[in-house]
Formats: sequence, structure tokens, C-alpha cells
Amino acid sequence: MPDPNSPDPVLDQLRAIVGPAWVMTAPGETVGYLEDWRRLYRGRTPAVVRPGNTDELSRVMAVCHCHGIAVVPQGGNTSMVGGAIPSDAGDQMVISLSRLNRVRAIDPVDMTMTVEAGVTLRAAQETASAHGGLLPLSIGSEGSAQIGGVLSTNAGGNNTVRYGNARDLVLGLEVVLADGQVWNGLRRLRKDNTGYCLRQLFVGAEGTLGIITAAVLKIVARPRETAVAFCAVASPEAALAVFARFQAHDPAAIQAFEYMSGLGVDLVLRLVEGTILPLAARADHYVLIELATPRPNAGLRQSLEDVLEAAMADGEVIDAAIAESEAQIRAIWRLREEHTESQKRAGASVKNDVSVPVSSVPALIRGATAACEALLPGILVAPFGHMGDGNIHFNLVQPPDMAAADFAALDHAIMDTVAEIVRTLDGSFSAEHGIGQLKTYMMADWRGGAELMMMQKVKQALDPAGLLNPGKVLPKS
Ligand code: 2HG
Ligand code: ZN
Repeated sequence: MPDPNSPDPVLDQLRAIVGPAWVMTAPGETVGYLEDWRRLYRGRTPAVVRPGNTDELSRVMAVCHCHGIAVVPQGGNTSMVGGAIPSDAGDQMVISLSRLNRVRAIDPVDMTMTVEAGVTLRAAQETASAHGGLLPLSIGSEGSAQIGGVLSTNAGGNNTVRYGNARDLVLGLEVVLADGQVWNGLRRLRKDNTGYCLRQLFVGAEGTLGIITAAVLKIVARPRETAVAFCAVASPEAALAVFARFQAHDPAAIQAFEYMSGLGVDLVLRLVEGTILPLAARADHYVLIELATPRPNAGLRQSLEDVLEAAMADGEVIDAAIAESEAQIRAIWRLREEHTESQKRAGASVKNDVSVPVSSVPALIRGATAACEALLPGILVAPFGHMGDGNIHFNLVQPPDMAAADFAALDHAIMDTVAEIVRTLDGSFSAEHGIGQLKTYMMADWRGGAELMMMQKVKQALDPAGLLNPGKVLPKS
């Protein structure tokens, strides 16, 4: 690790490109870039470099390439899987994209916006909204997560059921390649069949193939009406039956359909101040339904009531609260969005961001609950998430009387137990959080053979020296 005060020829070249203030080496300045928020990974770095625009990044990458220095791109550092933390060897440069923070353009007729990588998702949403549109991507960490990271991890979130994942919103990209070349693919076209779809290679690649510096994103019409309900349901099967009812009624209006376990909501109510259950009694299973439409006078509130009444009559819904105001909508969403925070406060936890076909969500919840309880009696099973697209966060929290470190040591055993259930249901071991460094060990088993071979060839073609985010996504070969 270099002494921050001693001259270093490479760092001096980088200082000449971005300015001395933006090459940070002092531990007090770099510490926040070297640990993930879950505190699973802590790395070391010679410097955190913060270029101010694409051209500077291009020149930084050319220098790193020339000297064989590996780089770890970082946005808001909100990865769940250690995707943006360098190794502890101390030789990987962290490249922060946070100064590339301009919205370059927005066009309400094309329904597109061109945004730089360091713009937070929330700032991008607010800009879209100020122009009468909606950037339809919503994730818990949107206040900190930046567009570059959101695209590099192909984030999903609460509205995937309606608008798809991040990759479905990308029309064009600007990318700095491993050797510093800039690919300007910022096209705003809805149709463009001109060979391989290169932009989709970089989306979800977690910075292992190139560094996204800007993107053209689709925006959609802003909803005019929204209706939100929080319901206690009789079982996971009942939750699915309620989803099917809304799909049969008006699939285009389903903006979000989220599942929460009773135990998960109990943790939120106990550990997060200001949260309240809007129902008379607790239950073992809940769903949150948000309907929305840009159509005027669509009568969404009435639809919500009608469908829920029918579901109650058939015993699927036990009790329901329909939000009467913006404040009530926010209070209901808090019960869902505070799951991550409450589980962090409850001690050590193991996350399983998995997906199955929507129709198999009840089987996932039942099968993985039984398997985890058999593995570790007393384990707190707190699944929740995006039931409408089949992505459940099958999270497990330590038994209260167990040492956090002992529970954390079981992480692979727990992940493998859940993964085996997911496999029997034709699901995926990573739905929306990506692979990072946490799940590389599962890649050969799940994506081995021709699939991993193709991924390795793509990596070899675009980053032959292995300088881009080493140790992430692909297992060591
Ligand atoms: C969410 O859906 C995020 O809130 C985080 O994907 C999930 O904490 C988690 O496991
Ligand atoms: Zn999620």
C-alpha cells in the first residue's frame, strides 16, 4: 500500500488527468469506498479516483491499462453481493462514477432521458417527473444507488411486474472499455437491428466488461390514479390467488404486487420506529398491491375494492386496508421497504435473492421454509419481495440466542439449502442483486457448460488482461 504522501508515477499521471483533489489516498477519505453497507467485505486500494467526465475516465483507463492496474467501478456502493468492493490485496484502483452526475437530455416526445452514470436513481426519477414522465424503476436504495450501478446490475425492484427490469428500459449506452476506448452507443431508437445487441452485454455485467458512463433510458406516462392496499392473506397460495384475480381483472394496472411474511412484518414493527400495522390483527402472510394508470377516471379504487371483496368472500384475504391518502400510501410502503433495515438491526442475516416462475412462489416459500427450519431449528424465516415477478428475497435472520458470527458462518449452507429448492422449481439463484463476489462460487454449478464458456469468451474478448472488476461475476478459472 503506497504511503499517501510519497510520489507515485502512476498516481501522478492520474492526478494530472482528474486533478489532485480527485485522486484520494488518505485512509480517512477512502474508507467509505472500501466496505459494503452489509459489512460483508472490506477491501484495500492504492487510490479512489473520481473522474469528472467520460473523457477523463477514458484517459484514466488508458493509464491503468498501460500499467496493468485492475479497476473496480463504484456507484452508490449499495450492492448486496459485494460487487463494488476491491479485494484486500491492495492493488485494485477504485473508480467512483459519482462526479458524472448530469442529466444530459430529456425528451417528452421521444419519451427518453439521457443520464450519466453517477446520477442517483432518485434524481433521475425526479427529473423525469418534473417533465411530466415516470422513470419506472423503483428500488429500496434509490436515494443512493446510481444509474451506472443500477444498469450494471440490471436492477429490478418493485415495478418489474409492469415495466420489466433495468435492461428493459435501456435504449442506448456510452461505455468506456478496458483500454480506455469510448463506445458511444447513446442511440435513442426504438428500432435498431444492426447486429449484436452490445448494450445488453454491459447491462448486468457488473462492470466486468466495460464501465457504463451514460445511458438513454425510456420513460413512460406518469400515473394519474394510484390505489394501494395492504392485506392479510390466509397463506402463500392465497397470496397467489389474489395476484391471479388482479391479473384476470386488469393486468395492465398492476404497478406492484409484493409479498411479506408475518415474521418479517413483526421485525419491522418491532425494530423500526414509526411503523404501524394498518390491520386489526397480525397475520402470517401479507400482500401489498399497488394499482396505477395514466388513464383519467379509471376507477382504480373501485376495482381494488371489488377484487378484494371477492377474495375475502372466498377466504383468501383475511383483512385489508386501502390507503386513503398519500400519507397512508407511504405508511403502507414503509412496512415493505423497511424489511432490509429491520433485518439488519435484528442481527446477522443471510439473503437469498431468488426467482421462480410466479406460479411456484407458494412452493418456494413452503419448501425453503421447511428446509431452513430443518437445517437450523429456531432460525427466523422472513421471506418478502416481488411476488408479481416471481422474485422473493428468501432471507433468514439468526435465532436471537445464537452468536452472530456462528450464524454468519452458515451462510453457504443456508444459501445452498434455499438454492436446492429453487432448482427443483426451475428458478434462478440470483434474481436482481447480481453475483458480485458473494455468489461467484455458485456460477459453475448453475451456469456451467456452454453458458459459462460463452461468458468467459466474452470476458476474454473485451477484457483480455482481466483488469475490469476482477473476482466478480465469473468464478476463478
Ligand atoms: C428490496 O427488494 C431489495 O427491498 C433488498 O432488493 C432486499 O434486503 C433485501 O434482501
Ligand atoms: Zn428486491
